[in-house]
Amino acid sequence: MNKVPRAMAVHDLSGIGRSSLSAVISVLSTLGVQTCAMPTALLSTDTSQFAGFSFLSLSAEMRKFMAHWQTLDLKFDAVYSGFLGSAEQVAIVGHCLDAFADKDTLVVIDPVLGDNGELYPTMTSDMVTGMRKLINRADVITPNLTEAALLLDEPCRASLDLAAARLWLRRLADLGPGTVLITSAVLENDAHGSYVLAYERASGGREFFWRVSCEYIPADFPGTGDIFTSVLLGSLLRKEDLTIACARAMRFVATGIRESLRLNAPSREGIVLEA
Ligand code: PXL
Repeated sequence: MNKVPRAMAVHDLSGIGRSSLSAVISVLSTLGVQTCAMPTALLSTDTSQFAGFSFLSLSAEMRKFMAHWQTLDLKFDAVYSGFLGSAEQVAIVGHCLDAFADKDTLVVIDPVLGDNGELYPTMTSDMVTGMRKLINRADVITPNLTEAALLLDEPCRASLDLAAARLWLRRLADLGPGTVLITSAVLENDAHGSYVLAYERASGGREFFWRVSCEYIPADFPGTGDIFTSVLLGSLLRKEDLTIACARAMRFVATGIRESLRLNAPSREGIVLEA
């Protein structure tokens, strides 16, 4: 009996910037989840905040991890993917799902592609196209507003009105996932701040739309998306309700940002998880 939930974390390892595996493992472990890393790439730093970073893509190693893990009779309660190193790796994540996910496995795909209207430096249009197909396999996706636009092949927008937000959520759900959470979304004519825009397809064809608000904090920390989705997943694996998990994840990120600002920590190194 495996009482500790086990998640496969398909993310890169960045030396500096509390993002990807550094953040995912610490958050999920704290929430009581055994986190098995399938590293996608090794980088000296996060790619959104630093120039001149080193980048080693690990596709061949991923295939070896998969082949070995398949001999170990492992069961994963969740497969959670994030930053991928190439279009080939989008296909490899698909093979991982073939090999390790069954009907009881929670598949969470954070389609890490870009932010603030631009692709991240290592991302390509092939990866966008691949990701559009891969999310068909997901139960939950957590794009930011830029990634939502890229997946829908829409121009990137700084904000959405509520009608467009509902349309985008449903169109993303039509690509496969039953739960869509658009993070860091700004709504038009709304001074409140930023939102997580949520959609859930329930049984009997019912649909739920809701949003979680957060005061707007003018700061750009890498890894906040990874931390959001990690708290969300940890909470879901503790059998908490989606609305609770979503609010908890948003509150954790907001608290982390506020604490990092209070400590005057360098924002490009990510939020101060240690605090
Ligand atoms: O937070 C997503 C992410 C993960 N890993 C690397 C990144 C980013 C976003 O920029 O650069 C290396």
